[in-house]
Amino acid sequence: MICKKYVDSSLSNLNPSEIAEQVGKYGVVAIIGSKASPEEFADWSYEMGYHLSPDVWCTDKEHSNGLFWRVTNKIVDGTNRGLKSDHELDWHCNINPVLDAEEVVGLYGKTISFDTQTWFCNSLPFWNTLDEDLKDRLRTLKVRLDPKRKYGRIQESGWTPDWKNYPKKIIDDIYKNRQTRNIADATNMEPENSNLYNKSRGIIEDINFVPDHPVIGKNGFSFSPYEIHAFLEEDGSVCKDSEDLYWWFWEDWVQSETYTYKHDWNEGDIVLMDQTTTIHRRPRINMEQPRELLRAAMWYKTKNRNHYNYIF
Ligand SMILES: O=C(O)CCC(=O)C(=O)O
Ligand SMILES: [Fe+2]
Repeated sequence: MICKKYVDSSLSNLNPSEIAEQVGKYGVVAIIGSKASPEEFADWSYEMGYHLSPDVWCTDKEHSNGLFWRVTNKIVDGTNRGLKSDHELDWHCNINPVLDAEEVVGLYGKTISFDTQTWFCNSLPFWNTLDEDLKDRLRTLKVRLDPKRKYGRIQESGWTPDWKNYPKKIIDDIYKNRQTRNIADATNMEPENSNLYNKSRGIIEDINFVPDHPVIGKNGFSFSPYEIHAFLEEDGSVCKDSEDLYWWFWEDWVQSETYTYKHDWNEGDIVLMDQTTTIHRRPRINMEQPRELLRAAMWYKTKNRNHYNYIF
């Protein structure tokens, strides 16, 4: 399944803990026409996962206690537009480059005034087509990411945010946000569970290609195409077939579009996606008319997890 869909279901009929399990199991869950208000989505999200306020220039204060990022082309603080206000946004996952950060992101359609989509490419249905020997090999591989742009990437995107022309306030806030993503500090972490978790390791370069997912174990993969320098063997050497592997995943997984769900936004829609096993992309948006998504980032709760170790 590329996306588990609920159509015209009221959010109050969807158990947040069961939906969390499904986000792990299916990668992407869309709640289409939820009719939930932002406040209802905020309350429901607190039940679904652990949260830490983003505490940035575009934190939403109107509908929640600082839970949401405002993803919008509107001015949010008198000066700056919201998060990811640029026209286009190519394939990425939000957990990069701090891979111990929030594992799930939920997007809620707040203001939709023109036709607009977000695309979600899901590794789980592709993984299910692979034979067991290949899965076993992939479970041994690592990927070298290039967050500091030191090594060179196999492929560069033309469609990334124009960071060098971003206002300092935005850069500083994103940097500060990255320093503070400790699951144990989540505002709704149960005090008796906080000592189960490790501290965030900050920016990470070498990761397991197949993460040890807290809900589904070592299944699915993390392939953020514009961040990858190389595939590595277990001992850290570059795989002989590193580039072949890369282009195979690129063509057969991403470019084939067989594993991509394209969501057409309407106000009140909610899409929840796992950041460790899926990537997403937004085609060009209209900059003249308002568009706003409210975005909640969260960790799976203790009761939904099979382990408390690092995932990558
Ligand atoms: O604006 C969109 O459709 C997607 C935004 C996005 O990638 C995000 O909030 O992480
Ligand atoms: Fe994103």
